[in-house]
Amino acid sequence: MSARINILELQSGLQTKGFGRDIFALPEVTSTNEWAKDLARLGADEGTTVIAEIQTEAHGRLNRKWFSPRGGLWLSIILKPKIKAAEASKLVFVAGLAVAKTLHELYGLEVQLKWPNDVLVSARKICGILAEASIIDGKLEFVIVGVGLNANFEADTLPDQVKLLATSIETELEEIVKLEDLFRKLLEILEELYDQSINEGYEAILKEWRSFAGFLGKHIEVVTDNHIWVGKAADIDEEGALLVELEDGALERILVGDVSIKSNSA
Ligand code: BT5
Repeated sequence: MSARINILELQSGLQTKGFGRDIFALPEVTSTNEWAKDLARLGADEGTTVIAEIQTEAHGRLNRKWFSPRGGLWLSIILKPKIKAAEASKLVFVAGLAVAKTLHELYGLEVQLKWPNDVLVSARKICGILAEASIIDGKLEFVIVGVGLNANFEADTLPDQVKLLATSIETELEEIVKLEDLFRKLLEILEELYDQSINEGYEAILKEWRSFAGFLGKHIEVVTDNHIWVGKAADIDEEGALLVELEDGALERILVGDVSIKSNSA
């Protein structure tokens, strides 16, 4: 059983400029993303971070359920970037890359990123990212970046519908880790990459993201709301869209969808 989350311990030694300077923590919430939205609407500063030990109604894209038992790292950060509203979705790549680098640096895990928001280890999902933007009159007010990272619980304790597709740090390392260390490292790397994306654009971020993207070049299936595309994962373009080379050689550009890698991939 992991210890309770303690804000002072989370902040002790935290080497960020703004991320996590204000932290709100609760034993249980419906969803840290919803809580963060409420705080952002009340005027909370950029970098304000909320964290909970358990989430009862956490969600992924398209309102899918995100299972959040005790032992996971369930957090959301309020961002207020001065960027165009259309750019906000690219923050999911910043966060995915931050999680991948954190897991690799702290624990040496071999991490893979799968478009658009999955972090995988051993071909199973260890973390999902959810970036939600608030746009008023075409202007970006804030973005909530939610991170759901399966840490200190065994993946086979998750419900049947997800456990075969999921893993956790505990399952991979066969030991539990200090959530506070994980939290601090993630915030430090996330802030650094976020600053880089704001100051220099996304080119370098997407380049590094691609270096973790083992699905590129593989035979994939992409399910969108009205179609199933089959082909080779060709690339991610500068907008963060997935480019799929179809069997007839045409290139399909996909903005929203779910990728699965076909087992007969090279
Ligand atoms: C995601 O959505 O992967 C984004 C998940 C974001 C969760 C965080 S937790 C903190 C913050 N607060 C929130 O309310 N949300 C964020 P998507 O790509 O739609 O994937 C959702 C799918 O992942 C589900 O339909 C399940 O199949 C699977 N899934 C659910 N819980 C899981 C878990 N704990 N581990 C691995 N897979 C899971």
